[in-house]
Amino acid sequence: MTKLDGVVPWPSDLAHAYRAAGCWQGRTLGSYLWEWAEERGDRIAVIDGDHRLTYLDLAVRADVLAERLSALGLGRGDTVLVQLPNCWEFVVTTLACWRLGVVPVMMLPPHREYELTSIGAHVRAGALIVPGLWRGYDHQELAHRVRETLPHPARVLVVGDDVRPDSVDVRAMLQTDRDVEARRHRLDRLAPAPSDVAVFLLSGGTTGVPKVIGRTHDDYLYNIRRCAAACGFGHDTVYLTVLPAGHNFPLANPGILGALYSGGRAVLLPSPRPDLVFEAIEEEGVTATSAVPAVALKWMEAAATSGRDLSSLRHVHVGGSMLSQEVAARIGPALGCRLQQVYGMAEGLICYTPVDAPDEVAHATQGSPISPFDELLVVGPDDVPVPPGEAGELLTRGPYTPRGYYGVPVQNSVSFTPDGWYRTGDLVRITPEGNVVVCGRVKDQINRGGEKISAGEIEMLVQELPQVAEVAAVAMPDPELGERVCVFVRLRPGHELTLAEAAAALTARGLAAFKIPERLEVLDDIPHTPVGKPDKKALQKLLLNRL
Ligand code: OOB
Repeated sequence: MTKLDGVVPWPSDLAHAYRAAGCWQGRTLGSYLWEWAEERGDRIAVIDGDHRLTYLDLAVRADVLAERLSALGLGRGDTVLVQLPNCWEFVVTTLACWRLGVVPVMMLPPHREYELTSIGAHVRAGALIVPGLWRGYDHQELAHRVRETLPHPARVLVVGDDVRPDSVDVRAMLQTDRDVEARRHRLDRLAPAPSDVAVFLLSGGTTGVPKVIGRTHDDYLYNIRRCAAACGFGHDTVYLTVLPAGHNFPLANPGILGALYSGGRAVLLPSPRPDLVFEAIEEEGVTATSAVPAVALKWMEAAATSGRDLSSLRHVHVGGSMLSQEVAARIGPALGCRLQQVYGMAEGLICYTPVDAPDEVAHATQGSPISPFDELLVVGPDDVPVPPGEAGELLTRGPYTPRGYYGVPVQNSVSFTPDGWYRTGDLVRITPEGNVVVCGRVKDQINRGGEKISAGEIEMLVQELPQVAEVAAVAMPDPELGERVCVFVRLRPGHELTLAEAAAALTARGLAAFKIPERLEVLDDIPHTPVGKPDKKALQKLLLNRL
């Protein structure tokens, strides 16, 4: 695919082996749409409030939108930034892109100018698909501001009301459904190749460089199938989506796509608020849902007094950040279901505890890889494997873990070893039974309730402030979210800086709210390591003393 020439392919012998083994089946994500419509036509596929879409509706709507996107000049290998909340249009938009080989880039609703512009420029996005007003914020206006700064032409598509004349109204595009058969055949001819990139997922990252992960149709479908199998998804699955749908976890592990590929249904909620979640579980007969630990904690507190019937719920998938064994043991009893822990990453590798795991596995481990072809290597600081059972950094390769980020060869030489192992930056040990236990992290990142924040990105932006001579961002422990961002700064002589001023400056710079530092410590001197980098271990200690 010439338009996306920064994609790093798997070595051809391995690609061949993954095909021969049946991991990669040579299908595209969009190719299932009409198969489902024919098999399951009037069964419900997607529920969003009062909107209930059957599998047939899904196919018809996705095709209508695909044809309109094509008429706007978008096609195979073009990218579009998708910044939609959890809503049925998100699912239709994603499927429409896949019919054409257009690559959706999964942005999150809290992202602002900074993220949209840097990622939009990096992938040369041909369009931005945004809500109108969302949580009081005007995304249409944001998208136009971003569009003007992009170095290439891009369209703004809006899912919402009050669509400006210079935007494209997606809801109006979704109106007609005449001509279904002819349209279907026209679109079949535009289908991408199974080895094409299907979707760009955002990486948590550690540096200031924007990093996106190109997941191919072959690899993503394999990931979806294996996750669905690990979680026992089937026709009777009713999966509730509460985490932002653009994250790999609720999207495809097994998530929305796992539910659809299994013949079940996906219920979309725009928020993890316990009252809304419990109401949805009762009303829709939800059988599975997923949460980060911070969200699971809120549900546990609220469940006892919810007054709702949660008996349909069989499994809750919890992952994305550290979960203590003690909390893990309480989740199932509190929600009346089984806990499945998941350790995963947008870069690929997914581990799950089995549906019927004994408590000591489900509570104390993050499970084992979903594929027998996943390779795991635990190494010391010298990249030499540690003795079995000891903790070290996890390196991984496999049929759904791509060999590089898109278009950043220099960064790839740091994040991947020469023989293609992805450096997770996570400290793990592997039990004799083969289960992964996450023990910590060596990467320079802050995990705020499951949202990953690159320390390097925050430092780069804080360094731009005129008051700041030197900065280091570290994780501040937090009982609710696990971690929050704290920045240590050394100021230029004669300058002052408060947390509120720093936060206002970063907000004005267009940084997403969840990344804004929540504590600022001014030091006369920032301690350094022997190589002259800020000594984050010393800073972490200092912070703990001050808290
Ligand atoms: C998920 O994906 P990402 O890409 O947002 O973040 C990946 C990182 C991992 O490298 C690790 O540092 C952390 O999130 N993480 C966990 C964890 N699961 C992920 N840390 C401790 N315990 C866990 N169980 O977060 C993600 C993607 C798919 C499924 C689940 C989570």
